[in-house]
Amino acid sequence: LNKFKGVFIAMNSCYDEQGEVSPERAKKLARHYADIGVKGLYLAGSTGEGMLQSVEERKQILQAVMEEVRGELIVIAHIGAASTRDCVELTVHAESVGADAISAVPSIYYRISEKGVEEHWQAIIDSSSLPFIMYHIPATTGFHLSKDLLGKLAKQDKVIGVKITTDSTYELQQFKRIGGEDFILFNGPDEQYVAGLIMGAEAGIGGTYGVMPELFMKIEQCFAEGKIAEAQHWQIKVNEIITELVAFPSLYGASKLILKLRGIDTGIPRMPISPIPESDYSKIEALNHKILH
Ligand code: NAY
Repeated sequence: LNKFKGVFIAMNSCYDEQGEVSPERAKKLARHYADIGVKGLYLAGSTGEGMLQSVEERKQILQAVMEEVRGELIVIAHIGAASTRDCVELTVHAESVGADAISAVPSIYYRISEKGVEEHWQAIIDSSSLPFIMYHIPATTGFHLSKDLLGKLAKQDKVIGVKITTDSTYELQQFKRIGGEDFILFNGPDEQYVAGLIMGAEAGIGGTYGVMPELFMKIEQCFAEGKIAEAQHWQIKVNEIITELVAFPSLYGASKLILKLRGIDTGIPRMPISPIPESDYSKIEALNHKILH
C-alpha cells in the first residue's frame, strides 16, 4: 500500500480551444507532474470536472494519461457518476487501460439511502479487481458517510482507503481508527494537509496542488522528518495562496490560467464553472509570481 502514500494531484480538466477534451493537453500536463516527481494523479474528480464530461470523454482522457505516465505515476481514476451503470463502464475501462485504482463519490442528484450508496459502491467494487477508494465530500454530494458504512466496506481487501474532504480532522482520525493500520486516509482539504497528516492521513489528494506541487511535497517531507514547525510554515504559505485562489470567480479557472502562464494550456473550465475575466489577469500574474518566489 506504500504506493498510495504521498502527494496526489487532482488534475485539472484539459480542453482545446473549442472546449473539447484534449488528450494531447492532458498528456502534457501529466508529463509536467511526472517530471516534478509527485506520487500520482487523481483524474476526473472535482478539479478534473469529471461530472461535466461524458463517459466517452472521460475514457479518452484517462487513456491518454495512462499512455503518458503508466509505470511512472500512480493513477487513481475517479469514476463517480450519477448512474451506477456509467460508473461500472468507467471502472471496466479504467482496469483495461491500467489505472492503479478507482475512486467514487456516492451517486449524485438523487437522495440515496445509506443502503443505496452501499449497493452503488459495491457494484463498482465488484466490477473489477482494482483497489477502491471511497470519496467522502458531503458538501457537494449531500451524503454523509457514516462510520458504520465506512467500517463495513473497509473490511474488504479491495477497499484500500477513503478520500475525506471535510473540515473535521476528528472525523478523519475516527475513520482511520475504524479502517485500521492498512487503511489509507487521503486528506482532501488542501488547507489542512499538515493537520490531516498529524491526525492519521498518509496521503493527500488536492486540486490546488496542481499549481504548487513542490510546496505540498515540502510539507510531506518536513512531516516525514518530524519537522512539524517547518511543515506548518509551508502550510501557512500554501494557505495564503489558496485564500487568493478561491477568491477568483472559480478556483479551477484561476488554476488553469496559472498553468497557462507556465506554458501549459488546458483551456478554460466548462460551463457552469466560471472562466476568469480578463480584468483579473494581472491579479493572476501577481499570484503566479508569489507562488514561484
Ligand atoms: C478533486 O476531486 O478534485 C479533489 O480531490 C480536490 C479536492 C478539492 N475540493 C474541491 C471541492 O475542489 O483540493 C480541494 C480544494 O480545491 C482545496 O482544498 C481548496 O479549497
